[in-house]
Amino acid sequence: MADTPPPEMIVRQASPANLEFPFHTLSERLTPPGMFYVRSHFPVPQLDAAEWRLEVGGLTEQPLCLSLADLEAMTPRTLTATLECAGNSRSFLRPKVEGVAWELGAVSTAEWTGVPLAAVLERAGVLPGAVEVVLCGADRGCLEEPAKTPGVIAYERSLPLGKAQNDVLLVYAMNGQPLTPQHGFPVRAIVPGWYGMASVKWLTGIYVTNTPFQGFFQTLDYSYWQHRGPLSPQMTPLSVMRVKAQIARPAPGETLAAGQPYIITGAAWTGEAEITRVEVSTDGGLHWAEAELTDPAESHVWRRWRFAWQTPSTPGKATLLARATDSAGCTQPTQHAPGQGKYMITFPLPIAVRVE
Ligand SMILES: Nc1nc2c(c(=O)[nH]1)N[C@H]1C(S)=C(S)[C@@H](COP(=O)(O)O)O[C@H]1N2
Ligand SMILES: [Mo]
Repeated sequence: MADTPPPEMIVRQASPANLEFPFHTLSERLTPPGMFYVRSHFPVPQLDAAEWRLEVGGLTEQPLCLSLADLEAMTPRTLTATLECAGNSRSFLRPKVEGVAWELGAVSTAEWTGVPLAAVLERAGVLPGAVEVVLCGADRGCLEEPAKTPGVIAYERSLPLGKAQNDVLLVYAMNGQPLTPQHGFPVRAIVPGWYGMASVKWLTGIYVTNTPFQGFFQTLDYSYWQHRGPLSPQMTPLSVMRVKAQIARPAPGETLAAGQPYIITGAAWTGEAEITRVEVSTDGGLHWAEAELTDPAESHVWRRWRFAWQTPSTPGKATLLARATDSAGCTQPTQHAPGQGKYMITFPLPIAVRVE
């Protein structure tokens, strides 16, 4: 069953579907139904809710085999979380890099309902010596790019035990509706504050391990060179989202009337902290002024913001930038660190507009 995307969605890849939310349409805090971005590496697996089972095993006292009814019988939790693909804004990188050419819309926000992964792990009984929890998707295939997979593999990703036992949810509903096939029906993980690749869709397996997982999407893909101590950089799996603000309006390339008031709008988000400040520059980064935050601060959820601008009275070009700071004191870097490759693109993105 293929969901037909709303016509406004930007198709970055038709099959498997990789669909971008048109970020300039941002208006509500929750991304409208059908407009949440889609990032899939393999075709959507056809799963039947009645037959679906979640196997929990590895370093546990007892293996579990849970049905959807078993999960729905557990105490539900609902949380709002923003997901950003680690490759969002990739099209702004110069020189150009490989990978899906996301512009601004590989980021969206939804309300998710499910059960804490911690409760499921508690039932299984995590044994001493456990260090990680591997989440396994039912989708599989092989890739030639950006790196070649060793034949057919499944989408699998691990979490440190501490994060798995903290705020991760196994969700069966998105904005109060059952998950759609593209977003992971019948059950997916939601890992608040982490880049999207951690929130494994079509979840069918959970394995507790005593060694760090070294699978394809953990090492060859969705990793970066991290500088730590005196050694040369080390390959490290992507995890917590970095602080970032994006401009929604005006859209890149938009033409605005000269000498008029214009409200610049956008959103800002971060990983394990809260957004405390957004600044805007309308002169390519020479001067910055504070924007007004229009949403309350909430962990793991973007905060929309606005900035009242008087467009220049003389026609010409203008470059708009936005930059966020969070409660951990982190702010956006001025440039992309080469060690981050095609991921974590958080330098202030230049939005070029024309004033006429
Ligand atoms: N099983 C599975 N889970 C997955 C993926 C995938 O390809 N297969 N893609 C990941 C990536 S890279 C992102 S950004 C998010 C996207 O979730 P969405 O399609 O619901 O927006 O799902 C993650 N979970
Ligand atoms: Mo992603």
